Amino acid sequence: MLRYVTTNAGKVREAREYLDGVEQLDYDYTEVQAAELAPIAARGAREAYRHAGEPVLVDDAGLFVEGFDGFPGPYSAYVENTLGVEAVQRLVERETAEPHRASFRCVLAYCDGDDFEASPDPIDREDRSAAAAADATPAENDGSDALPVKLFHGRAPGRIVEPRGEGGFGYDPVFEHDGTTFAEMSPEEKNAVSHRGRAFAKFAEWLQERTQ
Ligand code: ITT
Repeated sequence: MLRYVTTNAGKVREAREYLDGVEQLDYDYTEVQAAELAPIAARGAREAYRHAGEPVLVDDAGLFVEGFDGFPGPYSAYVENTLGVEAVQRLVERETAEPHRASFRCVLAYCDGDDFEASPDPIDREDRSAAAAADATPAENDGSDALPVKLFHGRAPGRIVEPRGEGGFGYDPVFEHDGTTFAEMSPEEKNAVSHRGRAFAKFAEWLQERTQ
């Protein structure tokens, strides 16, 4: 059984469209500090796979504000929890130029203990020696850090606006795509254009081929 590893109920609601027969695993994997989402998701998928012993899918996402050189990016959860999304919107309004461009990005990381065939989607094959050096305890240095992880990327362009809409979660009320905030969209409408929807569409197609 495939497990969608997340503590975020909003992600689960959206992902249902793509996850028939998939269960949520509410597991808080270690989020390593990195400037990119992919290594965070890949490390998380390895850790979650070791924890669950079953195929896992980790979803790491973030809001990248152009005028802030991509900040908060991988720090989006921390910034949401400390400042809040409305403070981020006010900061963007005050400190960056119109049209306050930003993008949402999502990286899905899949790990089932097997290797993957080459395809357009990248595979993270972490350097075993680097992984061993980074790990705190010898128990973790059993080679499983070299597990291949398949990555699927999705991106949605937009801009930061004053909050509108009641739906979605996180930064959705302040993120406008084509004139509509993500919080003003239904989950289906958001999936059709969102970072997560795009990544899931690629993943679902790949998984179907893999399991045929
Ligand atoms: P997990 O790591 O347990 O999956 P999380 O909420 O910590 O849950 P992320 O680190 O991926 O997930 O999320 C980074 C931040 O970006 C967090 O504050 C989310 O609320 C926000 N976020 C992620 N996807 C979003 C989306 O589609 N719309 C609005 N905000 C989103």
